Amino acid sequence: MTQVSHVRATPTEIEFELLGNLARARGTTVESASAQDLYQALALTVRDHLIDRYIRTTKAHYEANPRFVYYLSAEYMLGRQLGQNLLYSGTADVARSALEALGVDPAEVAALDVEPGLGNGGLGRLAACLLDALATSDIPAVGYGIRYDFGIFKQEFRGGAQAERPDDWAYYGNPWEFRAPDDQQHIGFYGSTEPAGGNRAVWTPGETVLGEPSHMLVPGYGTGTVNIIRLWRARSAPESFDLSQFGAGRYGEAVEAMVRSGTISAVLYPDDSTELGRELRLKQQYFLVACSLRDIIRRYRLRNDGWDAFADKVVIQLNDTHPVIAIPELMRILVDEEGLAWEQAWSITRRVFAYTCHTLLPEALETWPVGLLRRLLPRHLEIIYLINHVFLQEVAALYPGDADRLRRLSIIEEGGEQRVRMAHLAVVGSFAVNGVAALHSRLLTETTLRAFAEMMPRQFHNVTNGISPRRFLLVANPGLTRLISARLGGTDWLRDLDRLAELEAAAGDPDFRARWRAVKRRNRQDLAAHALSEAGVSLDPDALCDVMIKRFHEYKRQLLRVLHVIVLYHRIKRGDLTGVVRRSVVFGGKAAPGYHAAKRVMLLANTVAEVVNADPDVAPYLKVAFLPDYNVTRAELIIPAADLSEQISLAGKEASGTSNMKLALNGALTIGTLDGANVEIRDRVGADNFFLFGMDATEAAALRAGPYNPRTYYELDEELRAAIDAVVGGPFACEGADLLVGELLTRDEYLTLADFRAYVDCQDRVAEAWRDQEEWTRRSIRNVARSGFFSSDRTVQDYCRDIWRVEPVPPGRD
Ligand code: 26Q
Repeated sequence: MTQVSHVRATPTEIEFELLGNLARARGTTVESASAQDLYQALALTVRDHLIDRYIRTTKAHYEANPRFVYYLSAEYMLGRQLGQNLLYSGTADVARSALEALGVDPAEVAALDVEPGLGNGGLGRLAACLLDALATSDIPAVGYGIRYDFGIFKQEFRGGAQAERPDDWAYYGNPWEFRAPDDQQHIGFYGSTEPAGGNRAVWTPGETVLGEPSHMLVPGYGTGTVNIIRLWRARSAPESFDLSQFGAGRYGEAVEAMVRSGTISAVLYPDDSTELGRELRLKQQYFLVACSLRDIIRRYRLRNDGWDAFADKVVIQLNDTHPVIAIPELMRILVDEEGLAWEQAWSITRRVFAYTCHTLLPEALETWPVGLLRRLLPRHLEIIYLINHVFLQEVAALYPGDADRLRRLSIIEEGGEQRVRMAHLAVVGSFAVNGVAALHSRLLTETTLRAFAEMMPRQFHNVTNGISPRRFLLVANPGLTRLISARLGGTDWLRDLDRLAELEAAAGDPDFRARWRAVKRRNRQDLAAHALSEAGVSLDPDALCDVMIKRFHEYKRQLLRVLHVIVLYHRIKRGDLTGVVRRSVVFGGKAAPGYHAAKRVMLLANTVAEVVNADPDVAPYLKVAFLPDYNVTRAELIIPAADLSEQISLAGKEASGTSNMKLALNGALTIGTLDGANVEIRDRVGADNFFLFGMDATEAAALRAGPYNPRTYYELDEELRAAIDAVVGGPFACEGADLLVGELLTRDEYLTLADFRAYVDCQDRVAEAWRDQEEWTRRSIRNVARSGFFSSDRTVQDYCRDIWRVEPVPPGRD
């Protein structure tokens, strides 16, 4: 395995440490240890090798008293820790030898490492990639989140339909976390407020919950820095429940309330528009924010006095609107608890927060009913009203007589039940707002947040997302990593991804191309083994590996992909091999449990897979594998095998996408629309390496605005008609297919039919290109050579320069 150079431990030392941990932490010996015992002991041993660096980092931070980045996110998709920490601590090879010397199979032990799935998808994985890059760049940073007892549900297919099972990820204990009960916080909810003169008030909560942090280590790669992520877990605060006050009849209720207060961090909400407005979700958000802000203030006070330096030492990045209640919470602390004047508190608050927006879809913008806030967080609602009042006065002064503008900008949505618009609160309470790809940031200022961008243009930024090359190359694709390292001389490129440009010349080297192809083939073989055991599909390792991995959402248009598969099926069946090469069509992704339209597409994909895979006429050319329970671990298996990356959302809907970057960096060429970060990928890799099709965002918006009749496409395009007909009464009929087709032919919200022909023709060009393997390999290599920009190290540099204004604090190496 490739690893950092400064390793000190020998296999014998590791063996000694491992046996020690086995005895002390598990009370057993290697002869009688279970696989779980061995795993836990190994994890502790590896963890120990990062502790010195962590302590040195803490010391360096204490001495430098630097400005810190605090990343607030309701979600983190960290991925498995063992493999990463072995590589980052430089103990991978010695640990392997030590285990083998003890007669233990390293793979068997490693298989017990559980991924903490504390997020839904892109936003949560982005948080993990940014933390990885922050540590690698020696930036003083702490990530704050929630330690959900149950992470994102586990996905199974029953009769092709998604079934959800709970994810009890920490059942056997999580060896990577350190509990820190000393740093617990008491957090209030409900209750009432009393005016206390001026803008101050006293809030008497009706219920108190305890927040207990644990932290996990976030090591940098090739540096001494080890930062942390702090995750809060709720516990009931028994002292706040005076059970003696309750008569026998209400004792039970009081106990129930006490127990319930400890369940705030029980489960991650799956991203689900039907679940919007749930009280427990708001409780989670405030719980995260209240615990984290207190912890940030505690840390600030270790080296600083008063509030004058607070905004110089602290920047808090809000990962979407989920933690935005932090803005009124900081105001409450400063005004009510610390006695600062409103204006002074507001000036501090507005210099501390920055907000990242991850969507363009108006329906995805969070709002909370005023009534719910009044009950759960009465003081925060008062503060929000006051913030809005002052803000609207500024607006009125800038745009006299423009009532419509006041309505558009207001933090409070009127009309029917009043609601608080969290994105508006975020913009008003922050010094910077950013989108996550160039197109997204532009569209934000032109559409979703236009009135704000007109009023405060300098506050708006773009920071294009990036991904960790350590996680998605070093950990996920050791074969390609070794090949690249051999060519570039060492592994330094993993910290400086622009150096991939040096591979450009290698595209012309037939020997290098052969090795490149061999690595990709090997990875396809590994994927085929998984597809066989997990989905019962046998994939041909020489077939074009055509991958679509992302949450199931209508705007992402998995349905378009399925329609193309049906087209290929029909062509093969009638002996027309236009656009046909041997292909493995791979799907991965979960749907929100209540998102029925997405689940219908999923069932159709599984139905198509079943028919296609069972047909002996079709089998030599086409296989469809829907791999269940897509997560970071599965991603690490699928991505290295991919040849073609499907990025086919309706233009103007996908904020950025990040699987597009992961796949591009692993040598897949993209077929896609000009949406999100696809635009920048194409700009960099070149039009030759990007199979572009379909409407752009402007064309799509124009078509949506006018009268649109999807049925015309159905009537005029024979292949499309055949594909759709095969879904209603034909071989691919399945439950809900009628609803799905009905929607497609009458509304087609995401313009699937309008882009169908362009997509199918573009896939024919892909097939044509694949036939020339030497040329495809050249393109694959160049594609990687030109993708260095998409490292999360570059993303972090952009944030540091444009928004955070923080400097590295290198702790010195061990
Ligand atoms: C909302 C309400 C109730 C429960 C859950 C939620 C919820 C949870 C998660 C809403 C949204 C999310 C996650 C959104 C997300 O992952 N967005 C993606 O962020 C990526 C990183 O910036 C982008 O690349 C994707 O384009 C964007 O879709």
